[in-house]
Amino acid sequence: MAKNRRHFGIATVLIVICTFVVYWVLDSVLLKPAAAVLEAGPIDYLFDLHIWLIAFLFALVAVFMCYALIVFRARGDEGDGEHIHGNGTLEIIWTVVPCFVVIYFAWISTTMLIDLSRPNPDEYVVNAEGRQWSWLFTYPESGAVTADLVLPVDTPIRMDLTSDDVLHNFWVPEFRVKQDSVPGMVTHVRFTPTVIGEYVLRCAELCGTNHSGMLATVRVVSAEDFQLWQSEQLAQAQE
Ligand SMILES: [Cu+2]
Repeated sequence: MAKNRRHFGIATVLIVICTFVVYWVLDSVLLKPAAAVLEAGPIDYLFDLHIWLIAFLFALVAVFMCYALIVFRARGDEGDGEHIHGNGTLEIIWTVVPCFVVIYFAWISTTMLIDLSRPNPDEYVVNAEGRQWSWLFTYPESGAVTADLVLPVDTPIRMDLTSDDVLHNFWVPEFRVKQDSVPGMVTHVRFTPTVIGEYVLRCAELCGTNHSGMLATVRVVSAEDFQLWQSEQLAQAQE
């Protein structure tokens, strides 16, 4: 009994160490680009939580397996091992605990999704139409039509997406959120840019030969620059 406790004690310590190591490796490999919207906070938290869980589950399986292989090996003994007819308690635990973990993750993901897609009365609307293989943006407030997306910083944005032909997907990695654009319907994606800069909008839905080239520049500018840009667009339209 004391010996079993010692084995479990060592395995627990190894699992904790292995969890931290695997988390560190995954976190270094799955590099997220610098966040540039308000919504990145909760989304990155959710990513992090998943990576911790993945690291722990990997450690749990790998440590017990390697520990048993190394510590309980019987050199030269090729006879059958002891027959074990299952363990009721263990089976209940490893069914019930993952069930609750999955329900918990579903709960936090759903509440977060509802939160992030909640309409904001101050949101600035831009229409985006995807087509093979480019984007077209129209700004209902000013009537501007552009091939690059220009957005004011610190303003809640609602993109109304649609498609001219097949499925496309609006994705700026720094903005974290992602949404399909679908022919015949309007879908929405909301975010609040917080960092002035230039980003690349990528189509994230395989849409044909030049899918990987379906890029657009996204410029997040200050409120003053945005006003200026808008009046330039208006002046150009009136010419
Ligand atoms: Cu595409």
